[in-house]
Amino acid sequence: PFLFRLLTHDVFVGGKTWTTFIDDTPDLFKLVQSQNRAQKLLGYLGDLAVNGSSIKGQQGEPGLKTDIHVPPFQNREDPENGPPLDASRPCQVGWRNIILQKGPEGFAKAVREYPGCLIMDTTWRDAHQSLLATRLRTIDMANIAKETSYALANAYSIECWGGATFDVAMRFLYEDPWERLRTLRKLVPNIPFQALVRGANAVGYTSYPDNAIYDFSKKAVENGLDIFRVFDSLNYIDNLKLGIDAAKKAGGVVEAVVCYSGDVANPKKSKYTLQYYLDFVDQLVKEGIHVLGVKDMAGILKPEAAKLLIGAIRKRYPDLPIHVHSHDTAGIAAASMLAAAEAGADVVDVAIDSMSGLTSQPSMGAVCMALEQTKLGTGIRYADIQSLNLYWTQVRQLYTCFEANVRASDSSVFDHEMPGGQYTNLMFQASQLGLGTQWAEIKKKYIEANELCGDVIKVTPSSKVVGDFAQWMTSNNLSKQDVLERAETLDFPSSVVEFFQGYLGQPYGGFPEPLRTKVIRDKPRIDGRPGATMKPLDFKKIKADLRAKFGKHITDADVTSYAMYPKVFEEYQGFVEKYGDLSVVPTRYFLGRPETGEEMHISIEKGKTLIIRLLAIGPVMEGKGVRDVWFEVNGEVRAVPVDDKS
Ligand code: 3PY
Ligand code: ZN
Repeated sequence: PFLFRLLTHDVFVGGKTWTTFIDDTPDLFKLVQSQNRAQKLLGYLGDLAVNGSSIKGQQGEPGLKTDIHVPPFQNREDPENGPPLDASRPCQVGWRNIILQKGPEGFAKAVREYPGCLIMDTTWRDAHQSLLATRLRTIDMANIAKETSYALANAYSIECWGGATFDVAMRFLYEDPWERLRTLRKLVPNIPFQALVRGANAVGYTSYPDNAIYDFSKKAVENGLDIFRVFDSLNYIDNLKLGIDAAKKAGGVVEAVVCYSGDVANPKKSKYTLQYYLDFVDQLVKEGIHVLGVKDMAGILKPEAAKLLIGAIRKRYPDLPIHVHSHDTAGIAAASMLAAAEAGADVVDVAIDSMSGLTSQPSMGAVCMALEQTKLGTGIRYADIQSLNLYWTQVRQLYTCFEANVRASDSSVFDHEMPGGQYTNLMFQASQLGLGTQWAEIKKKYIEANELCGDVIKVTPSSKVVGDFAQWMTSNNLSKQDVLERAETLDFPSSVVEFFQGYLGQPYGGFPEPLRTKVIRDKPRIDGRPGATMKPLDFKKIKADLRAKFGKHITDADVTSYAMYPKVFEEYQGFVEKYGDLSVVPTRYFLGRPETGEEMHISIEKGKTLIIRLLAIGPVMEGKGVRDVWFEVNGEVRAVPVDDKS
């Protein structure tokens, strides 16, 4: 039909040249583009039909093969209780307006003055990072975003960005993380958006030159981010100072974080004491932060410890908003959040019920309803939580193919202190390496590896160092004693060597010697902030190079993606060139093999929905290893050649 339209187009028939005709006739160009897009999409669906999903980490098919229903939300009879729900447009009332009108300081003041306890919903970031290997796709958040803007209108924030999502979006989901932020922003203009940023490591696993951190933070705000939860994986203040300054210069709300390790209520745990935390908070406060985050990434902050720690910080800093984060790995997080709220925390973290518990955050319904019975109500309605939860119950089913095999609580986390996101990840990797039966052994080695590192704070990327160390000790059958005795001759994992070199920063209490020297041998050693000695990036040059390689569509945000993950970005671009933007494809068709005859509705752009049916998979063509896959697209039959990888 394209050729037919072209040939019969009256201008063309009138004798215009090919090139000017194409240039002057944008309608036709659009048609070419959307036909190209459709053809690329068929390439992806054809590959899925022949070879099954190639998304890394996926085991089997999605657990749901039907449409997902957005449940009805209760009407607001009493306008006093919140804005009436009109799902045709996003809610306009919420805490973000205070940031926009009064700036980060005004926001911090209002949060502190709020009589109840607010929540942050982690469903769009940490919950799926901890339960589903970070594989949640934009489309599944976007499809409930408008309703969420009403249901969570009184939330302090939605955590929807940062952490591992930036990397995974590009590397495994072939999505643009910036586009995710922009898409969700449009649908939720009223609730602050929060990201987890790893200080001088931004959203990566390594140190970057300073200008990369400033650039990243600026772009994040420009694309819709409000609150930066800035941490450093060693609580190393010099790294943090950079992240804090970058977030502040970008105009964001700075929620600087103290990462929690040990047990302040246990006198036997003598490294990370209450005094350690108070001194650390003093250093953060000196940097002019807006909010203090207490980040219990492993879920080891027990209620009594929460009471002690939050109580002591509250007493020292009556005006400083405190936001507490935990994981439910041991099964204690809801109790700890209630204790934290009672001791003076202004915000606690929860995830929607069906995405909560285990290595994720505690359940929104449980925490909100428990607080409701005290003077610390969250302003989130029970009925809304139920409706949101009905949606997320379905979505969780869709992603069963990424579920780790974690079925129950595990209080051994009090010993090994693995962060929630890493627990499931390491468990999965252990099974991939054939060490699945030795999961208990890995946990034991993780404790020993941590001791060898000097009992460090463990959170990305320092947790990766300890995890790599533990896996390596397990597969080489080495005890802590073996490592100490043979350190000069052992071939350590590169992340461990780099940690000892000082590439992540300086751990509290310093590096253990003589192990450090034995591990790094004659390699360089960094005794200050790693980024301080790195050469600034030349963004103009990167942009020019990327445009030369991939074309004019490369944006400044793409340059930032490249700065964070050069190789991942290039592979992602290559994938998009081949298959187009697949973020629009509903998850069950993105991950699951299409059935013959099944009708797929895929909206490739506003107002343009393709109705696609898989008709048949042809035989392998002799000598080529290729099959033709036949589809019907909006009533028209098309074939795509697909490599049969079997
Ligand atoms: C991350 O850095 O991604 C984390 O979630 C740390 O808890
Ligand atoms: Zn977390």
